[in-house]
Amino acid sequence: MTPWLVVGSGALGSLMAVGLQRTGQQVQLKARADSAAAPQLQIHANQHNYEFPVYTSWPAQPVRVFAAIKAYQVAPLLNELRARPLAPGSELILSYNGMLDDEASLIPSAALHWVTTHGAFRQVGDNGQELVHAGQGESWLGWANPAVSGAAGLPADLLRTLATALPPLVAEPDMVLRRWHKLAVNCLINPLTVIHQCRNGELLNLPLTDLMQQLAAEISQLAAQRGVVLPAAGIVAQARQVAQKTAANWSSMLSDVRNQRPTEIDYLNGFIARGCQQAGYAAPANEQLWQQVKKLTKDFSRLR
Ligand code: KPL
Repeated sequence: MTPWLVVGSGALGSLMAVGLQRTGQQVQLKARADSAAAPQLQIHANQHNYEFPVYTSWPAQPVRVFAAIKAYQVAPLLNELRARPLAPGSELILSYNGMLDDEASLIPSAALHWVTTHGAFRQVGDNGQELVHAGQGESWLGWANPAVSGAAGLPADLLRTLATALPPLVAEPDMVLRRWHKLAVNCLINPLTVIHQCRNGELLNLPLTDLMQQLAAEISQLAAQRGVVLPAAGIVAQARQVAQKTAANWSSMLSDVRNQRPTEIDYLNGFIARGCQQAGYAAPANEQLWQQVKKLTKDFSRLR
């Protein structure tokens, strides 16, 4: 059995690490090479303690890397792996919110993307770090590079293992479209939870319909310009559905803000505003949320 190496000990990485270990997989965690990480990490979830060995270096043997990281950690991770490639037979699964401007040149064509609408957060409880799976969502797995996705199916064992660890999971032939859907949902939910300091579900009780429609129209326009069909009405409906399903969750962006960590706003509404500007049209709603969250968090990168 090929062991798993989970990169990123945030809520979703922890959720997957727990799910994999619970279903009999061998799971290790990867900490940054320059970090003073303890050799073991305990995650408390569902009244159980799950213990994981923590490594700071990459293994020489084949591994299944599940990297649930922040968008700004993608380039550093991939640069590290370019300098120190994984052993042949390894797999690399990337999961992060938003999109990077230079993905085409950055993401290896053999990498996979995992997209999810599960909601989870971590809190300090009686047993130390507690993981709360606050919103049942669904996930999709597919090749990062559309040229590869047409050519080969997904490894069946990989799909089965991830689907068992955290169901439901769908094999996605069009990851570009799926990621645009997720980008759009995050653009509508995440910054608004920061501005209103609320759980995802509370957004549904606020008078945000006009703003959400405007955000969605701008996202839809940029998607169309990039050859992706994403109707604005569908974006709003999907964002509302995800907010409902993850009603009890604190969004990852609000958790970042509360923990004074940098947010992914540059890769969400910032990505849309920059893209629209480059294409020659304005995206005032996304621009406004981008600047508003940036202003709120302008000192956080220095605190990291
Ligand atoms: O992706 C999320 C996030 O918080 O980043 C959602 C699906 C909105 C769950 O909170």
